[in-house]
Amino acid sequence: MLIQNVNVAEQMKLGTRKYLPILLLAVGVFAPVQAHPISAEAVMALQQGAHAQALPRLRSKQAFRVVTLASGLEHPWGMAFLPDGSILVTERPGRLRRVTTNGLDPQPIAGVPQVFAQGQGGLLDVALHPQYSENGWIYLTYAAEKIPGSGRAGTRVARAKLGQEGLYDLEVLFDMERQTPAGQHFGSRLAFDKEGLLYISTGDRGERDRAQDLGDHAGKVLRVTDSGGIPADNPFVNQAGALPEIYTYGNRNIQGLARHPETGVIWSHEHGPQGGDEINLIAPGVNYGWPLITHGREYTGEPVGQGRSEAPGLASPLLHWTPSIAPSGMAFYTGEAFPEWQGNLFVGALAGQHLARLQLQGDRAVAEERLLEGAVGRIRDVRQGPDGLLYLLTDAPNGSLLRLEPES
Ligand SMILES: [Ca+2]
Repeated sequence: MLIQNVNVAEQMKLGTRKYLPILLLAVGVFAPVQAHPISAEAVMALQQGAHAQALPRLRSKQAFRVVTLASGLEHPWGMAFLPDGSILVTERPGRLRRVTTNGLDPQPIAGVPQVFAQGQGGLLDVALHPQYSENGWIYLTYAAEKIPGSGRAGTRVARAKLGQEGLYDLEVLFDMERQTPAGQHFGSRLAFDKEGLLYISTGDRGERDRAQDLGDHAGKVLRVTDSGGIPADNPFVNQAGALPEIYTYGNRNIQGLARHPETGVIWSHEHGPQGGDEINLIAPGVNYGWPLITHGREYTGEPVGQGRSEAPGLASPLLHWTPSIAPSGMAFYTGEAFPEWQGNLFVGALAGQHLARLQLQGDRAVAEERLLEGAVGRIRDVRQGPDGLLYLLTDAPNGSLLRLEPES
């Protein structure tokens, strides 16, 4: 334990040393280098003791209605808004669907790669390249077998273009190296930062110690270029035995990633065991603690490990939900349609069956509302559409794409 903490401190020191030439260059032009949206030190300080107790509850004055845009979706998981006004929706069993103003296209999009559709595995998130209108790249994250038919899978990321006949030019950008038969904890969400780098979340695959192993992609946030390359300033690129895609570690199972609209920092949420669901700001090289520290407990009610919720060198969460809500999907709201909600962070809840609305002050959550409690079921994803409205996916064998609209 202590040895691991020392390692973290050493890694951070090494990191500073590594960036020294860049910092010196920066001094020469009197402009700081902003390769990372936030530093590890800033996140460690910000999140330390940020969440001593449950947040006070809010109640919106805003009235709204829920409109069903599509139903009959089988465990819909992720969505992306195309420039033509249609919406791409993934279905976990391995289909990519399109919803237009006429409703759900009856035919799934052709050319979707084979997925490992077992347990929590299958087709997961979908995201458009930040310059999609110029290059047409669509990114998918999914559970897949590196060796087809092996019964062993991991999280994979691919990109493809969409034409009249379906997806084409498919390229696999990332494959989790260690593959196992487990059906749980694949993650996985995608988010791009302002530099156009791609962040990929994974899960610990149900083997918690993998989250602390820098030689393993499980239980991490990974950071790659838009074509799957390794950014030179990734925190562990020069560390022997560490995988170069790794950006953060000690993450249990992240199913929410979103870029803050002003700071550009990538925020995440992850599932705890029983309790201890977390929100974290993502910074290079940070160890978010799983399974060494957690606010959750084993499903038996026993403490996890030594039962600690904090330890030196490990980031405490910005916020935790205990008991669990089972968070999935997140979006910062910046639209005009709901003025009262501007600047709020929305999080879907599966087990909690609600839409969490978090009021922020700077980088802290200060109050919470639970919208739609029990009204629409398990919420898998939440996004803001280009029209400034909020879109939800419900997780069910007969799931729906829903839109929240203000009611005047
Ligand atoms: Ca944690």
